[in-house]
Amino acid sequence: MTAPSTTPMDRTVNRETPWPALDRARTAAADLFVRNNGLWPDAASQPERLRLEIDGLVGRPCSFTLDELRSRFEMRRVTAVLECAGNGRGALEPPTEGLQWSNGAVGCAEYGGVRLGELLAAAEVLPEARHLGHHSPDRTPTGEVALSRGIPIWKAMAPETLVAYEMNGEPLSFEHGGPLRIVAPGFPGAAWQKWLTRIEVREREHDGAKMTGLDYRLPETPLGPADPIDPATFRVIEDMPVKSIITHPAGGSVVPLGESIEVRGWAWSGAVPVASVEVLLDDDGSVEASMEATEGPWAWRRFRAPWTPGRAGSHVIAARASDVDGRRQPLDQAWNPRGYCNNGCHRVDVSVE
Ligand SMILES: Nc1nc2c(c(=O)[nH]1)N[C@H]1C(S)=C(S)[C@@H](COP(=O)(O)O)O[C@H]1N2
Ligand SMILES: [Mo]
Repeated sequence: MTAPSTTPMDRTVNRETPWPALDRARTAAADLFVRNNGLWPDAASQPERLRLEIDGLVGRPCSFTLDELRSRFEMRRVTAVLECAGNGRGALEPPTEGLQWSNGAVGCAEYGGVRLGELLAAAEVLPEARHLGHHSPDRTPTGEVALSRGIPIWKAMAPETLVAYEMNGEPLSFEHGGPLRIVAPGFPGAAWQKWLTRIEVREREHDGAKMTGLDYRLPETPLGPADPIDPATFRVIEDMPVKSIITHPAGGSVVPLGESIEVRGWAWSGAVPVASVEVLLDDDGSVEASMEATEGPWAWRRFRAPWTPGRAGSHVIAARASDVDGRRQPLDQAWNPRGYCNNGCHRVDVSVE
């Protein structure tokens, strides 16, 4: 097991899911965006050497090899959207610190692995347990822990939450955290710890790298760019907001005047299911998209809407999704100090000829 040869070992690698791949229901491992807060981890996470340790507030600390995880626990599958909390940050005005992602820090795949809740039951989690801390061997160029985040115990025990060793029916690739990663559907990508080697059961929220301060947190009440910042009023992002992308036509496309074309894309959300998508067709008004069934509650949902452009020239089309609780994407940005969870409507420029 080595890092992919195209990705240097001495740099942090971050790349988006490429545009044509975003139009597919399932994102292939080779296409799915990559977000590394540090360098590739070393041999500590090689499949043959790996032991997953579970300790902290447990009655029976345990340690599992990959083979033991496969043979001792039932394999569960979940199809889920993985989205970086910073996806869409690049559109924010004024810009915030952090990677200036466009719309491609997202994808949807099927993961296979063991239920985290079943592992915790095997370790006999104590009643005072409230949170987990996740540990991995990847380090920053200066040798610090790259990322060590955790999730609340209720999410760890939820049936959709896995310690995954497969993606799209194949062994989880090194790039995406293989041999083992957390899959926490509906939570931001940062909660999906890659190269997992240790789970620490805790009474309090974890305080590992990128878990404290303003990291992956939103203010309790919205803050403007000029407002003073008090970290005590920020909360860890758990449930991701309702969002959508138009995957066809692609930005910059030329479409024929007076002919019907299909506008399509994906809508997703966290725990609250997507209800509908309105497609805004510039000066041709707006239309309620038809919605297809999903591959389960955590997958993204296909929307389609017909459009017959009535005028030549440039147009901007947009999609606006709502969840079943009536929360709707804002037309414009959702600014916050670190630029997380920007679910402002995705706009696509097309030229009608
Ligand atoms: N060990 C480790 N896990 C990690 C990260 C990391 O840097 N190190 N990045 C996190 C972030 S911020 C995201 S968005 C997802 C990205 O997963 P991917 O690279 O498989 O797309 O992994 C998460 N898990
Ligand atoms: Mo992320």
